[in-house]
Amino acid sequence: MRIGMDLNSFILNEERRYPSATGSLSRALVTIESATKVIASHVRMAGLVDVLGKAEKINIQGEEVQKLDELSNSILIDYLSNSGEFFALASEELDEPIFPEEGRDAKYVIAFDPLDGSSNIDVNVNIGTIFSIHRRVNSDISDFLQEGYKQVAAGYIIYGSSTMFILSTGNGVNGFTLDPSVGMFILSHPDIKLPEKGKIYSFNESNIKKWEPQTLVKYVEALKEEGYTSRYIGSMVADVHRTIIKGGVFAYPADKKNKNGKLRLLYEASPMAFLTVQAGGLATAGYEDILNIKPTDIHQRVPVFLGSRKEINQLLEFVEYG
Ligand code: P6P
Repeated sequence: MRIGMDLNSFILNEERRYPSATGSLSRALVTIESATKVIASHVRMAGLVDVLGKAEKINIQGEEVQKLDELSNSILIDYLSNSGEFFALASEELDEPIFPEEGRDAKYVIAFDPLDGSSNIDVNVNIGTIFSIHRRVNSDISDFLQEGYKQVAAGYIIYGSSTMFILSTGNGVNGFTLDPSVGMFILSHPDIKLPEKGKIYSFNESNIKKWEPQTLVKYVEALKEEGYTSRYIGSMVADVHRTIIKGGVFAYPADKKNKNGKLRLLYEASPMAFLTVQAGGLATAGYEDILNIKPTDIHQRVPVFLGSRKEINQLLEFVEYG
């Protein structure tokens, strides 16, 4: 592995670590890479071709303009289905999973949020694609209901000041930055490790009176006493990316209204927990490690607390669940 290596070479290098590998996971990851490059190009142009949160508009090519999150979803479904590498696809945008004809003999299933944080598109705040890959086991919807520790790969693509692809296949976490001049993701952040302790907490404090358990209020007060600063942008990919790079804690607790929190287990909490843990951090729902939770529904929500070991272990002293 060397700085400057492109993502495709990195993926093929990783495959060589497994002599029995058939190349299916490599092809699966390269497909995701291609799809997200296309999404990145639309995100970049969003303000110009007026895809900002509007639908049913006709653009200059005379095509109906889709909302960016719907467009991202169709791009991913098209690429992932045609790759033949996925038996089933579950998306934040779809009530039910899709079982593509081309993937009838495939080894993997994938859950994804095509464009998380899309409510921020109109104000040009970083948004992202999140994905989680599991092995096909039973050839039915239960293949999505596997614990997060069984993920084969997880990652996110953050569309920000630069476009970055953050990936783990279970051997640590690596970050790749898109070089638009060659259209390739280049290894820029090898072997990402979360600092043991950070200086930032990332909660939506407007919900503080609703949080459950309310002992979380004391936890945040303790962090303030220790001199932590608050950073919260309301786009999970951006808030988690900052936490993985700089350390600290990101959280979306349960509250009186959302008994299980707001974030989805399969394609938000679980992949982000996988990456956090692979980078040396911790990720809990408060009552259980996120990676040990056995899903019961593909769109189920869970409370999320993830980040540096110090902040998460400290949090667990404040939240007695069960
Ligand atoms: P709130 C964005 O809508 C999202 O799904 C996540 O990306 C983000 O972390 C969260 O919701 C923000 O929610 O209630 O703080 O605006």
